[in-house]
Amino acid sequence: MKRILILSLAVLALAAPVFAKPVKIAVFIPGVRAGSPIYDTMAKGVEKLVAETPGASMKVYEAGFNQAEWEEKLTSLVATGEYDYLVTSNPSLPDLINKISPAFPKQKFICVDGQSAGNPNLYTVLYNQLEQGYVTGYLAGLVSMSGLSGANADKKVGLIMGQHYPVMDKIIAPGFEQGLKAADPGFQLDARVVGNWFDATKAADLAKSMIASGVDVILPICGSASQGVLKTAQDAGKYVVFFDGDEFARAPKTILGCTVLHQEELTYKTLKAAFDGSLPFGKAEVVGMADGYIEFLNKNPSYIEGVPAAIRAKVDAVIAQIKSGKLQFKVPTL
Ligand code: RBF
Repeated sequence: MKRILILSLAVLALAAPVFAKPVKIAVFIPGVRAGSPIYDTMAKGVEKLVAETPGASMKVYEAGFNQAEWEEKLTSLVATGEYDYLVTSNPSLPDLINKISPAFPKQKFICVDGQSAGNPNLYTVLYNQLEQGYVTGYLAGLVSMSGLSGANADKKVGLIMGQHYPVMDKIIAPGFEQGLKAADPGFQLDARVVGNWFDATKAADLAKSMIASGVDVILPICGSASQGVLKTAQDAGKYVVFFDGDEFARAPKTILGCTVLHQEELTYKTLKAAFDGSLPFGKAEVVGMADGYIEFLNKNPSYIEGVPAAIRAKVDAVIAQIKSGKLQFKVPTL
C-alpha cells in the first residue's frame, strides 16, 4: 500500500511541475470575454491548465472596451505583485507591456495573438493570419461567384472590422484580399470600420449599406458587434464567413465557413511551457496552419451542406498547398 502511494506520488511529481509557492495567473482581457471567442478561448486554455496543476490559481480580469484605460488597469493588476504570469491577447498589448514592464522586473507576461521580441519578461506568439485571411477570402470569392441563391454577379465582398490596427491593415485584410483575387482577380474588397468592438447596430447598418451596393459575402471581425452583421445577412439572404471560432451554430445557413484559431490549445501549451521553464521569454514566435493552430473547419455539416462540392475541393486544395509549404505567406514585421 505504502509503495503504491509513494509510486503514485512520484508519478504526480513527474506529471505536474512543483512550485516553491502556489503559482498564480492573471488573465487580462482587453475587452470582455462574452462575444469574443478569441478572448474566451484564451481564458479557457488557462482554466484547463490551472485545473490540472495542483496549487495553481487564476483570476480573469476584464478591462472593458475603453482602450484609454487599459494601461492603468494593467499596471494596477501587475502592481499587486500577486501574479507569477500575466496572460493576455491582442496585438496592441505588447506595446503596453513593454511600457510598464521595466517598473516590474519580476513580472512575466505572455501575449497570445501579439508580436514583440526583445523584452526578457515577455513572450509573444502571433498567428499567421495571412494564411487565415487567404483561405477565408478564397472561399468568400468562390461563394460570391457560385450561383448560390444569395450570390449575385457583382464581384464584391465585404470586411467589417472593429477598428484599424497594424495586424488588420498589414496581415488580415491583405490576406483576405489576396484570397479573393485568387478566386478571381476582378474582386473588390469593401472594407468598413465599426469604430469599436460591440456596436451591433452600427455593424448592421454597415452590412446593409454593403449589401445594397452589391456585396454578397461578409467577413465580420468586430467582436460582439458581429451579431448585427449576422442578423442583416440572414434577413437579406446573404452570406457570412467567420474568423477565430466555430460560429456555425449562430446562423447555420448564413455562415458558410469558419477559419478558427486554436487559441485554447495555444494558450494552454504556452503557459505549460512557462510552468516547465521552457518558454523562451524574449522571443516572438509565429504559428499557422501547418502547426495546427489555424484550421479551416471543412468537416462541419453546415459547410458541407451549404457549399457546393466543387468549391470545397478547391478550398481543400489551397489548404493542402499551405500545409505542405507549396504556398507560403510570410508575415511582415509589424
Ligand atoms: N477581437 C475581438 O473579437 N473582440 C475584441 O474586443 C477585440 N478588441 C481588439 C482591440 C484592439 C486594440 C485590437 C488591436 C484588436 C482587437 N480584437 C478584438 C481583434 C483580435 O485581436 C483579432 O485580431 C481578431 O479577433 C481576429 O483574429
